[in-house]
Amino acid sequence: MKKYIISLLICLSANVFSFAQTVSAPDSLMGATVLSKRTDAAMQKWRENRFGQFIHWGLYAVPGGQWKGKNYPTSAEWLKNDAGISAAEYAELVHQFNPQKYNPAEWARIAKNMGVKYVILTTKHHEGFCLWPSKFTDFSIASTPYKKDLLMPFVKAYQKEGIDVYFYYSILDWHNPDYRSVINNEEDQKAYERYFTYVKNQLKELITTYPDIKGLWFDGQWEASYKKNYKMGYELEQYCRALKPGIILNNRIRVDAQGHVDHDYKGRHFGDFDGSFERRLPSNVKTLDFDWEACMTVPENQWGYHKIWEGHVKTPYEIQEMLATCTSMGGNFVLNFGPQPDGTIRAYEQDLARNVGAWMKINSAAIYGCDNAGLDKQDWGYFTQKPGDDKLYMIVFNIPISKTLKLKLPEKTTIADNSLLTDSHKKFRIEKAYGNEYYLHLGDGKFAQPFVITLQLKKD
Ligand code: H79
Repeated sequence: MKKYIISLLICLSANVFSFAQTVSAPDSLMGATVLSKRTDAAMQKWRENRFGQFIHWGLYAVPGGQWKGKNYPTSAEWLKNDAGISAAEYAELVHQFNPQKYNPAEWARIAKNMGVKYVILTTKHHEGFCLWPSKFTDFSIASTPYKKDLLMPFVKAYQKEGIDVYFYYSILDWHNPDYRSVINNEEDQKAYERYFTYVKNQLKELITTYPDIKGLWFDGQWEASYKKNYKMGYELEQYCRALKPGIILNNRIRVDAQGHVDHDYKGRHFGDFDGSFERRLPSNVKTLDFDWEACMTVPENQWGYHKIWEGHVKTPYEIQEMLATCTSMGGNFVLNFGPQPDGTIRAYEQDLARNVGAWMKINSAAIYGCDNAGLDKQDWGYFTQKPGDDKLYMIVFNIPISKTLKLKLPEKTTIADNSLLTDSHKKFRIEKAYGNEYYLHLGDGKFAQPFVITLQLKKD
């Protein structure tokens, strides 16, 4: 027992130490404070998760992108702004939000089946409506016919499926009368300071009422008011870290003294990871020496529920490839869902989740815990590798007409063994080309979907 306590103490102090090492005080321009990858267990888990789910849910699900008979094809969650709806008129939507079919156990089952390891839920988007009965505003679920807290059952259901929960919180707020987009005078400043107190109260409420959440995902930090009050961002960061040591924060929590968002004046990301890849993936790079996450919509640009999806809607193959791309570049991939106003998930999203999940069940060894393999991007797909492992995963998306894949391996290595991930007896003929290049012959194998080949490497 004594031995156990001593090792526990060593463990705890090591964690605190490594954490303290990575989070430092900002410089005079309020630059970034996490200057290298966090090495603590919480961040390591975040990194190994690789695949996450985003959920955008709020009052905007009720109009679903339409207002007074008119369709607004822009993002459904931006409807108040895009249709020019007054705060008073928009607030009437609380009387219509009644998700009688809300069943977070079903949502969590869908998510688990898809293969995600974490979820980010919008607790308050730009519209200002809160999915929990906040003590600090009436503009919440408590004022709707539904009345009941949406968050606690959500956290419990996802946790039960082993999925880490993160809360999204918008700094931008179109409802709170103290919120200001710009600060024009002292009154504005005073109002904005009251709003900032409201933000801190709500975050403390969220962190303490739902202590199991792993982190916060901020948004809406780009307005002039927050840039002018850039010190608030740092205060907020410190405040969250003090309330919950080890908490994971995205980069949108802060701006610097020069008004830079996402990244500081030196190009370093704020928070614990770079979450600025929104609806886009980083361009192909060999390795990024920081943690990052890309979040993606299923249609072109809809986060909240929109009745009509216009334009291109992503297919399971595209999602699988984005996930593989992100993993191969050492980042996380988060796919968004916009539940309907009754609490159900639209059929297309459910189908997509099922299809991606079926693929993950077979191939996830090449995703979870995997990282950039330090190799060039190859024509047939993506290399991934578990850190410290001498096994390489090839996630194959493109088969050439010749059925021959050209591989470029690390210098001075040979392939000791290879097989299909799903069938260790299925080997492929390997032929040396020149230098560290090889041909892998797929032969007459039939591949109905993207697949994974493992390569056991040997140093020459
Ligand atoms: O929650 C989802 C989006 O609603 C939210 N972030 C994701 C995760 C988001 N809102 N806006 N943006 C992302 C992009 C920002 C666009 C802006 Fe602008 C450009 C803000 C200010 C300039 C467009 C033009 C909106 C207002 C003016």
